[in-house]
Amino acid sequence: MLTSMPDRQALARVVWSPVTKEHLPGAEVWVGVVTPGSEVPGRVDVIRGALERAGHRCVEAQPHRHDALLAVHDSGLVAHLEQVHDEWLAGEYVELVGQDRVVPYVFPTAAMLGGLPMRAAAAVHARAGQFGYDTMTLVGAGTWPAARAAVDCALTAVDLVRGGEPVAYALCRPPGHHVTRAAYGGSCYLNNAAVAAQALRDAAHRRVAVVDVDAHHGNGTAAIFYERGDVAYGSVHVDPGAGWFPHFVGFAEETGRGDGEGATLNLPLPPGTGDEPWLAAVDRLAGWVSDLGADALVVSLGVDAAVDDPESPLLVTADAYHGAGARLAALGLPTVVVQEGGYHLPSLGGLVAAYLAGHHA
Ligand code: SP5
Ligand code: ZN
Repeated sequence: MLTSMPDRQALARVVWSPVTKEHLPGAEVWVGVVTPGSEVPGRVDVIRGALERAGHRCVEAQPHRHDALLAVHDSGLVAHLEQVHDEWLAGEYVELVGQDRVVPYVFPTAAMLGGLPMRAAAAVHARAGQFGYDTMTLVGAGTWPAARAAVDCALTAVDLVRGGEPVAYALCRPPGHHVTRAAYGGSCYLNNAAVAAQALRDAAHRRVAVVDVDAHHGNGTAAIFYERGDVAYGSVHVDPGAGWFPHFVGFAEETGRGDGEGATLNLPLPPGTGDEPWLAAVDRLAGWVSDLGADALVVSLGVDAAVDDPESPLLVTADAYHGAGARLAALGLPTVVVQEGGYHLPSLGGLVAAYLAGHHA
């Protein structure tokens, strides 16, 4: 019914790509056990469906140059992701062990090397552990095209905001915030939000803030910008110190280093945290962004903090996501919203729609 539609001002541009559905994770290997992958292509359909029903206009992503990737990622990681699945198929793993996806098994950590120089591994199944840091993030035939298309979604949203849209939403899949300069993991392959933040910097914004409301700390984005003052990173997430991914980083003590000192803000919350303290943390992040004098905003919009999400113990409702959208919109900054996690298909679309509705309320 026309009268129930929000007015034109209240609508966001939504950028998506059908290619993002080509990534089929198949499985996640967790503590040695093969479980069904949770980051599934159906996520794209339920989010797009809900946003179309809310009246937002969906446009397809435009292809963008490779350079934008290399501005935040190591060229070795990018080349690895582009080529490794073909090499895996050539390596007869399908015939030998029945595995058609790239799964690492040994990781050349600093402690393993113990100061010895690291050589490039000859075996594809070993090289997989140089660039992939966990066993949950498998690479299949459609992974590279999908990850690349997700970056194009983010960059097309940047173009829209540069063209005068106050906010654009990128339906990125697979998500990205766990990818560091040179390593992928956490169901992520390329860091869409980091690419968007760097593109905004390159397009003349002086100081870009990334605000990450995914249930998990965005260790990749945090690491990429940790020593930079021109891109700030603030996050509210479940406390890694309480036993949650990414486990090793994401603590309140991490505030940035060198030129980036003071440009990182982590707000970890205990498992079981609900709307009120979560929104208070979003408020703190908004105030911090305002104090920093940022002139553009990237929101890493994970909706896995939701009460019914299977991947996190936070208890946030759609009302609070609406409130988060309103609080971040009140900053009045050109804003690129990038999809991160969120895995409960029945509520996923409504949560994203609630955030965008709040952004325009
Ligand atoms: C983008 C994002 O939200 N990534 C989440 C990465 C955290 N995954 C931790 C998985 C822990 C084990 N999950 C077992 C469920 C198997 N389906
Ligand atoms: Zn997450």
